[in-house]
Amino acid sequence: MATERYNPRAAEPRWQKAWDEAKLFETKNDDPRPKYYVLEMFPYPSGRIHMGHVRNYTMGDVVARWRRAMGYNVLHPMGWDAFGLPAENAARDNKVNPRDWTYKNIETMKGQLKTMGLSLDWAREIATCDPSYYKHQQKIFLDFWKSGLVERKSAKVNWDPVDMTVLANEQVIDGRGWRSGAPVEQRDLTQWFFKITSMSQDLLDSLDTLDKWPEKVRVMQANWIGRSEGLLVRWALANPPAGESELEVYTTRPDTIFGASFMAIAADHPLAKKVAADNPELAAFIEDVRHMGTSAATLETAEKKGFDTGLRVVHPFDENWTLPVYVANFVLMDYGTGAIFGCPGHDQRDLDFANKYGLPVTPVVLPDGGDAKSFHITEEAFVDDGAMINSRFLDGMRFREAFDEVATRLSGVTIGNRPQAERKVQFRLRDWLISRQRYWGCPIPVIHCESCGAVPVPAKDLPVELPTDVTFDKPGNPLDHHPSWKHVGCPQCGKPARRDTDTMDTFVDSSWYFARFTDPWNDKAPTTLEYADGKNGWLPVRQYIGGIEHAILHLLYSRFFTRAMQVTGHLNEVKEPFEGMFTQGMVVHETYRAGTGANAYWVQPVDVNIVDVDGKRSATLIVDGSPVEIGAIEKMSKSKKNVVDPDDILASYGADTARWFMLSDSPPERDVIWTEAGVEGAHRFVQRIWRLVSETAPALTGVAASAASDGAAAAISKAVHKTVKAVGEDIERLSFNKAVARLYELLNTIQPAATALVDGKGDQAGAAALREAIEALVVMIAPMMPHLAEECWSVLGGEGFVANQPWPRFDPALVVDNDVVYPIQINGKKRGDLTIARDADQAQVEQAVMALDFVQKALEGKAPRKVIVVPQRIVNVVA
Ligand code: ANZ
Ligand code: ZN
Repeated sequence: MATERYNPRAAEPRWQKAWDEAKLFETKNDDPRPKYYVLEMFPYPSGRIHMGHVRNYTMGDVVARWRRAMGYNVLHPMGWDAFGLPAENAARDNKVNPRDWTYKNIETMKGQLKTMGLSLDWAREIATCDPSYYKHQQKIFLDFWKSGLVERKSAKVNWDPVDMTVLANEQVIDGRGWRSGAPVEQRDLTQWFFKITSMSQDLLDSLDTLDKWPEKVRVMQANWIGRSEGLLVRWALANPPAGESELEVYTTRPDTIFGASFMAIAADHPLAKKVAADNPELAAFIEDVRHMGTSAATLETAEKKGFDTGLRVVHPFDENWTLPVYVANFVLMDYGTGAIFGCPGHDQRDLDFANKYGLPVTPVVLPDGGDAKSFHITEEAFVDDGAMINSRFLDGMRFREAFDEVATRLSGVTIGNRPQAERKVQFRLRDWLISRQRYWGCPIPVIHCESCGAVPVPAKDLPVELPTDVTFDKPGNPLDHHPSWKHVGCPQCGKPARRDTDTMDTFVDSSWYFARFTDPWNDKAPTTLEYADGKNGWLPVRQYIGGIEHAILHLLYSRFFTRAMQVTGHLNEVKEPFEGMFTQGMVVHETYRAGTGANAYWVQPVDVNIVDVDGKRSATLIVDGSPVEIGAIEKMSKSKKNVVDPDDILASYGADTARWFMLSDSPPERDVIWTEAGVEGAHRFVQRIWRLVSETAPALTGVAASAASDGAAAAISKAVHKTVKAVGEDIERLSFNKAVARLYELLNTIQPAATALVDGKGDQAGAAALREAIEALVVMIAPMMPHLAEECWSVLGGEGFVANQPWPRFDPALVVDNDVVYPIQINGKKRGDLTIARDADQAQVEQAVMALDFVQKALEGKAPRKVIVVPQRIVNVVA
């Protein structure tokens, strides 16, 4: 019987509507079943979803649907990371209101996500730009402040003098503003900080508890926190300027102190400023360094430059040894003490610097097996472990011993009433600067009064709402320009005062949204403790899924917020927000180029026609047949035009095909190559399932599902039960591609029996086994291809939605393998295999081996000298 092809264009919207109407995915906080919270990183409403979103949200949806089938009360919400610079840029460039632009994008993208058939609880939707969200964020800010987790202090910013705005480090390109191209200046501004460094040690230590996070993410976080154990060493100045006597450095390598050849201080070091006061050349050099930008990356890659201050210090272990003090561009003021001793032999930056300025290079650590007399360092510093040389009383020691020796000796002497050295633990992590001089962000709820200082906005006055009537025609912060918004009375003394016109870094918005989802309806407080975490609460998120680009900042800030919200009583006890973390790979695609030489240009996949002749692929432009060069496979990007619009795929193949392909082709942590052929393959599978189920369904009417224990049907039952077990395990481990492969296999196993049954050649036991198999198949594909599964379920006469069906149970007796395969060796060489019942005894195995053709042939009729059976493992026949 021929059935109609499955038509996703008709079926998918029909099921989406049915789920919606049944409120199938709306989650109740008071549902007594065990809770499971799965979350994908919420999107920035840039305009349209891209393939990366499709992959990310498909994975999360499989987890959500599978956990529901496993009997959990699943929370799977969605929202919008809706504040940020692109909205402001759109406002400036296209004269649209940032709010309108954002909400329009949200509407479009929400529609797109809906066509993907995601099982999301839209009743909990939040947008961070909504006052009903940021009102609570302002409360959190004030509570953090009260608890000592917020600080106002001066910090350097990158200032664009033309755009009159502060730039993020990433917006400074080669020392110039990314939009204006003007040379960037360093300015001091008083700004708000979250004191994340107060939790450095705990944020580091707790990484050890995150055993469901990728190792690489934990390593990245640990490096970012950057704990090091070192020594503060105070060096006496030989020729101090007035009011100074010593230079304090931070070092993690005091063992190399006899290899020191110069001192280097940051351009902003007080000593540098002091000397520059009557040294215009130095002042000019310092000004130069300021223009470089503040990011560590810039400092790392920029050419090393220095300026000799003329000051000299005395070596702590030799009063006759003095060293020059340079101002150097690679020393940061806000790390350690902003001053170092340079040891060119064992630090590459110091070596580059020494070579440039002709400073001595003395090796003091000898590689194991090296020869002290002939060991020289010229271009490459030796940074590994070894034995001390040229180091007087340290000679022969290893790192640890030399470190301790220097620490002990120098802590015992005093300089200016203090010990000359002190042990010090240092973190690379800085406090989190959250002030942004921007419009489209959460207003900082503070009022500045000349008499009272910085005053919190009273809770009853929250939210401090963004004004809507702002203009973007002038450079600078629109909130600052607004004629009236900032002028208010002081909440304490009533005198005229002004609002803080800064808004919060958008990373603040995403640092607690996962907590808000647990009760987004609470308009009194950011969270409802009962539902947030603890005994009946949702947190931690059991599985969080997102891109590796957020592996550091977003995850670290969220971890800080979770701890801080506990301090302020917005959470009960949870410390780590994300129990399981998964970072998915990218979606990549071939690139195409038309034209030649200087006129070559990238073209989109949709504009290219590809032909494959005997495996040799060539491409032409669809419009005019001109040749196209097929280039490397790369991350989908607008610049290379190698993007496929999810809308096109959803419209032509349907959501299930897109979802299935996203899951099938490669392990989820790796990149997936999007190909037309791959999508077509996925679509054929959709049609095959539909054909099998819809053609077999009539023959299965009235048949009760049941496993077969013997006869031909037993093989099917066994295959099904094994697949049920394995697919569940695969999904639990997020090995979606393996689950997909098993489902392909199962379909192949079922197919012949189904065809036979339809042809009238089946029996009753076979039909019962087949019904069980097909029902299980349909329930198992449901997390991945939810619409097709519903369609199949209904043609089978199933009750309700397949989305509500429990995951099939497997019979443990059917999943054990009763056979064992022995490799058979003859005189130590493998000649073949024997498949035999697992519980066969030694004699039975031996007998079966002797009966094998290839064994008899090898023995040429003679009796073997010996047969060695290693139970369950191997058999060796000695001829
Ligand atoms: C002498 C030395 C000899 C160093 C040697 C290294 C190798 P971590 O591990 O990251 O903490 N340093 C200290 N403060 C600095 C600053 N403000 N800007 C630039 N560099 C700074 O690194 C600590 C090491 O980085 C310190 O140890 C110091 O150089 C440098 F063979 O001191 B070392
Ligand atoms: Zn006041």
